[in-house]
Amino acid sequence: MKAFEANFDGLVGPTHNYAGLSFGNVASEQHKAAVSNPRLAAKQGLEKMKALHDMGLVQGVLAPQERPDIATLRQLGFGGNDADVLASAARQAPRVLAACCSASSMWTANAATVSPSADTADGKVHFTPANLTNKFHRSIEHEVTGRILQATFADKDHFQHHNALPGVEHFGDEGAANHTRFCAEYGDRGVEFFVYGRYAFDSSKPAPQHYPARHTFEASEAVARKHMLDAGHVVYAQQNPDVIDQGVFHNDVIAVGNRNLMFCHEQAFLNQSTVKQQLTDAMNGNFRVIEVPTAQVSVQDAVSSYLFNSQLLSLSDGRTLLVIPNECEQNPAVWNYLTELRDSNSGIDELKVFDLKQSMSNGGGPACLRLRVVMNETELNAFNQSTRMSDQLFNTLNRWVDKHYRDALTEADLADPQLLIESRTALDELTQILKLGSVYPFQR
Ligand code: SUG
Repeated sequence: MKAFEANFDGLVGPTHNYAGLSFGNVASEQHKAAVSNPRLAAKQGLEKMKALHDMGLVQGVLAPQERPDIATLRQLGFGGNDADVLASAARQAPRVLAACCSASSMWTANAATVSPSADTADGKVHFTPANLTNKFHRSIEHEVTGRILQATFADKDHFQHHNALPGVEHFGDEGAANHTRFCAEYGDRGVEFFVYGRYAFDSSKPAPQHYPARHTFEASEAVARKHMLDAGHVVYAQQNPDVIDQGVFHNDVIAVGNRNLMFCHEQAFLNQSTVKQQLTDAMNGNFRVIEVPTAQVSVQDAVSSYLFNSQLLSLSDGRTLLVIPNECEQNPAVWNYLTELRDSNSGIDELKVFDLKQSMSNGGGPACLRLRVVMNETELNAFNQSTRMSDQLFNTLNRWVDKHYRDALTEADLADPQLLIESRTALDELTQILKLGSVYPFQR
């Protein structure tokens, strides 16, 4: 059956801020304590969604999390009424409070791993929310993420939802940021490519020395088992530990794929030539790689411009589009490379540049902001249509942002009880707009 790739972007939540929470993510560390603009962040994200929708692509939206996360703060011993919880957390443990206020669920590439029905033994689309164990502020996302995914893909005849893997470092799982599906046509059985940073149960294997490898081989294997994938159609690869140490905290910072094309840096993987051969074999020879040499784009330029955190998209007229952040245009080495690539019949025909500065300053580019869900025509009709981008939804969400979001936020604002009220009011309205039901702790 004909199938389509839908992109579900995370709507930026009302508490978007820069708290420097992600050791190993250079942008997050660099922007610690900068003043954020939640309203602009949400609008920059919506602009990208609308533009892709206007190009005829299937675009969806995933709701953000409830933040500040009062339930987690209570679990950590802060008591009294909600304002007391915020005040005592701000006084006794401001870094914990900041972690409980992050809008990090906007980066839905980390929401889950998704396997399309053409790849799974039971013919359903499988979802496993990522446990994100390596960072506390992200490890508190998966339960509500699971509920949002179930409310978005509710039809049990077509969608199979799993719990996250056990919440320990051994099974650290960062979701689709480390997972790519290759195929000829979207509806064909594909090859699922799982990338990890280290082995949890084998210390003889290489691992980064400076920054954490968030995702383990054992987690990748577990997700492939849960999704009932055929072993002959799965390829595993280890990230190059040296590039993790240079700020490549997810594979989607150094590689992106679509259909039978992989666009990556020459230093992306350990034993890269073997990895390419395994993918070529699994794809029965129908596989192409555009490998960017260090001599043209250094790893440092790739990390600062987010060249590979791009969306590689097939347009309805058969052309291939690369969606990039405007940091790529501002980097001469990257921009020269990209324009030459576009003009040389390489298979990437068009470049589209977006201003995503608010998200980029926390290490989130175009590809971080989206979760890909390949669906056939039946499944496309079966997901929650109120979450599908349209001209009307775009206008409604812009008005909703204007009504509820602040245009400046600092760490000191996170303890403001009014921010909690604003955030809950906004999210309560959003669940009605998107017809999600009660997904948030404050609604239960
Ligand atoms: O997990 N940044 C996110 C960025 C995630 C990007 N996602 C992908 N590459 N797919 C992270 O490091 C920063 C939050 C702060 O510092 O305030 C943060 O969580």
